[in-house]
Amino acid sequence: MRTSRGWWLVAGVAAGALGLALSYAVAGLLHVRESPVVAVAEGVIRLTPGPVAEWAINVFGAADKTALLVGIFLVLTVLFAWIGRIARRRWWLAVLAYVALALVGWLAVAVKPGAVGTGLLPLAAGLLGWLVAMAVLAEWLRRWELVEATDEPATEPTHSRRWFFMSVGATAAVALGGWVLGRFASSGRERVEETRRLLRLDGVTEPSVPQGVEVGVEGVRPWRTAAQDFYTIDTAIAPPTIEPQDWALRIHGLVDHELLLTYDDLISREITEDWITLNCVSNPVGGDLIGNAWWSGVRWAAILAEAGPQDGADAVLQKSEDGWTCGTPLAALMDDRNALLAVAMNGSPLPVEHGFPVRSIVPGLYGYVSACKWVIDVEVTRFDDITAYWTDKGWAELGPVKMSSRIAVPGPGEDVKTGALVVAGEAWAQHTGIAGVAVSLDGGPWTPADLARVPNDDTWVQWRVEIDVPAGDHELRVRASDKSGEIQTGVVRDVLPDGATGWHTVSFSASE
Ligand SMILES: Nc1nc2c(c(=O)[nH]1)N[C@H]1C(S)=C(S)[C@@H](COP(=O)(O)O)O[C@H]1N2
Ligand SMILES: [Mo]
Repeated sequence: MRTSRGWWLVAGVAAGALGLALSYAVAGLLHVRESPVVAVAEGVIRLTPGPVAEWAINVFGAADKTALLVGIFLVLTVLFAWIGRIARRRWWLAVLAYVALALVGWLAVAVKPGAVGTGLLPLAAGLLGWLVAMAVLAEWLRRWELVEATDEPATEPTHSRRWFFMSVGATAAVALGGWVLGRFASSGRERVEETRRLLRLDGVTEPSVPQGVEVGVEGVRPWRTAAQDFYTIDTAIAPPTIEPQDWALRIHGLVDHELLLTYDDLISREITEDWITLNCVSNPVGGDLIGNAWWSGVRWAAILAEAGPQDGADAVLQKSEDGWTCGTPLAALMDDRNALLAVAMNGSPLPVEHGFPVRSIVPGLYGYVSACKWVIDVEVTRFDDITAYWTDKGWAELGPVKMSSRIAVPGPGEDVKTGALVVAGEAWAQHTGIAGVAVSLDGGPWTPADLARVPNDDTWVQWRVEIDVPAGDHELRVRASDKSGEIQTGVVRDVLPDGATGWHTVSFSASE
């Protein structure tokens, strides 16, 4: 390759590799569970038809996954080279092609259950890195080409050529650096995931879903939320990765005895397990920031009793490893409810995103005042003396869960058959318990629904009712009542400052 032409391919590969490495590094730094390439590989595996997969396993044996990754890298190399080549004449097309590649990577990450928004950052970094590298390399190649075109065997070509080679070298070096950084950064997460997988916790069980809790209507959310489908809310860009052996919980403040508990100290105590529904104060009426799981942990009441709260204390300021704080009413942690320092969710150690190794779960309180993930510090105190992360931003000091209900079926805008229609959904009033649910069609009378069973008052309840719908457009409302005799209010309020209210309403139509 004496002329510049062929070097566009090399420029494309170098810039492409740099983009890829940067996205890998950022993914690692953010502890994103999966780098885009691995996600693509898993996507390919998922989409591969059975016979093809069998063929691949026959040919490559146990190395089939490695072969797949190598294959993906080869395809990427060819694509990067091709993108470099088209960058010579049509920049916009090269940019488009690289964006398209990034989109494939993003899609692969985004379709994974439990994917979080931060999955986009690695790709943005990769795209930016590619753009800068490609622009620099293209600049030197263009100059080189220009000089070639003038046909003068002067010193100029050597000059721009040398700069080009140096830029290729620099690009490769940055790519290599990014890759090393990515490996290094993701190893912490990988180690903790490994620890999690190997962890066996005495007293932690995995129960089957209790009999009768589901109404069996398709479209209603599973009564038990799988960990990977459980909503995730936190302010951490990257979830903290804490090895249990490095974890300790300090309990101090207005207590008779300060405590410092290691992980082993904690799990050597009696483990309590229960079904508890957790929801977010930011959940709009009918929204999905809610999940129900089997939590295992040590009761807050037991730990606090050991510490001995002093007179005048009414709050517990919880602090997480990443600095987030919440203030929880001391009474809710000391009464008979199963407020837990939880170590497991659905029978397995907490997922990293959900607070591994230890988080708090308090039935009946919104997450923002109670459910501190990665909790490391507990100060027994007074509400008058503290503020916390969300109360500083205008949210209410106390966050008891508001009774709510949701129509899952029919879905909004659905077209159904006239006549008998099965309507179903969920309702919750944690720690008070749902007493009834009723629906109203087009502002008509309230029709009571059948409630499914629940093991306690701390979980959501599925409900189901059959109504008769004539042809036309309809509006269906739902409201619940709780065991204290309260009826869910129809007054519409936004989530700020202490949770949304109003009746969930679904518009649908019916035809013959
Ligand atoms: N460390 C930490 N814990 C936290 C939060 C947070 O931002 N940081 N968010 C809280 C909020 S607002 C909610 S609703 C729950 C959500 O818990 P999940 O992500 O396990 O569903 O966690 C709570 N615990
Ligand atoms: Mo929340």
